[in-house]
Amino acid sequence: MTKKPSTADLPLPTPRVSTPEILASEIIERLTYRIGKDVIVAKPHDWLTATILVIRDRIIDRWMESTRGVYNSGAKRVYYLSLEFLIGRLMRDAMSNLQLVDAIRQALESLGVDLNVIAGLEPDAALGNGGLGRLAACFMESMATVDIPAYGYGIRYVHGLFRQQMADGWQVELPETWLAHGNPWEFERREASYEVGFGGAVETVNGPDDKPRYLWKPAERVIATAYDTPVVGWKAKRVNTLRLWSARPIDPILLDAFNAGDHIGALRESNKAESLTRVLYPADATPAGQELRLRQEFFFSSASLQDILRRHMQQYPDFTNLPDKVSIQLNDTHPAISIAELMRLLIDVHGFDFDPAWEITRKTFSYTNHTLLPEALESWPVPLIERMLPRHMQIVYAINAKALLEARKEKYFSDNEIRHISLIDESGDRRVRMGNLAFIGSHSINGVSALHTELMKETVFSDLHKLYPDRINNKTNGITPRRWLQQCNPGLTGLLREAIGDEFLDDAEKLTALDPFAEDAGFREKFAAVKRTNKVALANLVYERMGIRVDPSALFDIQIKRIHEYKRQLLNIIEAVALYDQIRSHPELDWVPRVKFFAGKAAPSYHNAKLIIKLANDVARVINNDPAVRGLLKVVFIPNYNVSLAEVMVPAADLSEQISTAGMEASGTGNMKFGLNGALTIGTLDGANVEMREHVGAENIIIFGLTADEVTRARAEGRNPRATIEGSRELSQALSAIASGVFSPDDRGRYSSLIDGIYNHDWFMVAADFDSYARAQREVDALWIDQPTWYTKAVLNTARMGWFSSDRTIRQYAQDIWRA
Ligand code: B1H
Repeated sequence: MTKKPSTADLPLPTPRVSTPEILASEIIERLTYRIGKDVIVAKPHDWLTATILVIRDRIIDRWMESTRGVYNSGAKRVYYLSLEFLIGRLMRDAMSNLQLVDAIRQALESLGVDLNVIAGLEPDAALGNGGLGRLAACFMESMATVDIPAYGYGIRYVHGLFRQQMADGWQVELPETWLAHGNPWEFERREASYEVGFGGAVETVNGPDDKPRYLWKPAERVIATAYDTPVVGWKAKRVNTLRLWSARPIDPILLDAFNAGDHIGALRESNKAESLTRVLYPADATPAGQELRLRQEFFFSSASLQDILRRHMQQYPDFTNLPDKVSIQLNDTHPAISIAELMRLLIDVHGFDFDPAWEITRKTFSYTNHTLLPEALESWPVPLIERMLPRHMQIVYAINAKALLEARKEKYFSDNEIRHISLIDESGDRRVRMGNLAFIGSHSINGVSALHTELMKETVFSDLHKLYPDRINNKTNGITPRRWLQQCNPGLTGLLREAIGDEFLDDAEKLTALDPFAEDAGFREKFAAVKRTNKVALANLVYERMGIRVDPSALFDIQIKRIHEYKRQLLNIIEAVALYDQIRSHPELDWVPRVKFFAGKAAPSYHNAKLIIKLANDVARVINNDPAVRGLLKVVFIPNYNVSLAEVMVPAADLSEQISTAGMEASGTGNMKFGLNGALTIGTLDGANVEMREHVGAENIIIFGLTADEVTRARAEGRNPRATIEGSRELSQALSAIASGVFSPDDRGRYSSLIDGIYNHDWFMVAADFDSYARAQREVDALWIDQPTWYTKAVLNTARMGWFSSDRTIRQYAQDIWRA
């Protein structure tokens, strides 16, 4: 009998060679044999697919090496569980990290194909709402870059975040179809399929030693099938896997029903299963009130855990060493039901007792909190969980009993404290608090900026923090400098390489070498020239998409993010109205020409956010068409904000608007992208802005407004916004103009409720911060007029933002939380 060779001995394919000639011939080969098209009839999409397939082969070589490497070394694996991965396009990222951009460009050129044209056809994978999903995507890239064996787990939504269209200035949501032309990046893994159950009942049976065992008999089951996308790190040191689950029915068709003539009923189960992974829940910080959402959360949690345990069992004899070999990071509470699911699998399927299972679980999980907004803190009605996940409800009660007993008997907590740490919220209809479950079931709970982490300790988790004082820690967010500098801003990247060499490409913190160049007039001019080119590109995009002309020599002032009252797009718009009044009243003054850009999506059910979009468009129409403005101010709302649009807007910004009500934005990451690309920030002391000020220096950032403490105090005291408004002529005039219908002659009352909110309670401190904001904006104007000083500050922003690389963030997670 021949000896089975050990896996380490089995051959890997010979790595591909990547000269332009070979690449060109491979592209032709893929076009012919994989897509089945003759070169003479190939459409741009065919060229795109063929090119991706050629790039993909280069990734696969490294992918297999990486996967074998962990297996052979027995290294710890990190699992990042997230309901969102806002990846955007992958081709440029992959080419750039493989350092193949020039070779591919030449290969395509030799075939008469323009790389930029086909790259622009790749759809955005928009499997996320905003910052939380984009952070997950940056982390995946950084984990590959800093060589951490990691898997991302999520859902393969057929429809990602909706496409936003404007109809008469109103947001309209249309389905987004990123899979319409197929997805050449992914590999379907039919063999990696798991059953996930819902509903049914729990049966008690007698186990060994006469101990009762609990068996969950789900009433409904679906199959989760894996789709893998390779994620390449910088210089392709390592390739990790993003594994997304798709739901399939167990019986694709009920043949009996079909044959009996019930053609619709025969497919009912099938449709129900497939609807599970059909759409991304289109919310950002609004309560996910839908049963379908809970189903999605459990579906992907259960499939991921079964997969993680299977992989562990392939390599190790049992689960006692799970925490040494596996770290599971929960991206917010959306996957928090995983904690109960791991307990169930360990106890019911693998025969563990409760206490050892609990110890393994807590050591394996860690949880990142991304928001303090009460409406975004997930909780589910007890009856819903009882019905959909009866065994998990039992486990939640058991976990709760353990924690509450500890609090009562060992720490002598008061009734009030006990109420706050309980997994069950009993203040109204009984609900399961997912944040408390995630906290109690994890050994580490982290916030995403220093301020946010401190506020977490003082507010939502104050009592849990008292019970477990060593669990909360901070990991300030970061962004990948590959996508957010090298790829989106090749002009600046080239200039930086000329100035300081290539080290910053491997280590963004080396950008500090640029510091002295801030004083070099020649360098500043080149820096300004790059900015100008990027502004021309944005101006062209705006003209092509919207038919609006903007002047690239004006100050480009940009606010792009989800539309939310706490992010205060409204403050920015009101300031535009006030400025509009000033420009018309004082034509004799030297106004700085400015274009205010907005982009972002509103949750479909968020009425005020949608009204704010309409207001931006109404204000834009009036200001842009008023000859008295003489083109000094323009307002542009670019529809359908997504990652690819951000990649054009971020490099083109002079001024970055980060103006949330202090204490409300957990971190922000757009702020970091802009700073890295040489924009100055106008912002509040909120989220990561606080740390940005520390890094770039207070003189290089424009800070205004109330601090988080002051906001808390103002809210507690219930200050009177009306008095504030009446004390500010500019503000009261702008508000009355909006409220009285100057910008909405077709419906004069359209904005009265929005403006009433400011008069009546001003929860988001728009009135309270207005004067300070307007003053800061005039400071910006004064700075802009002094271009050398402006660019000194802009250069220093780029030079000092390297710390906000997600490589740094990931290293901190690896060191402090995952110990990987
Ligand atoms: C963030 C969310 C979020 N925080 C609920 N919370 C969602 C909440 O679909 N839902 O139900 C979706 C997303 N997103 C953001 O996370 C913060 O607002 C940002 O400040 C932060 O930078 C980002 C990443 O940490």
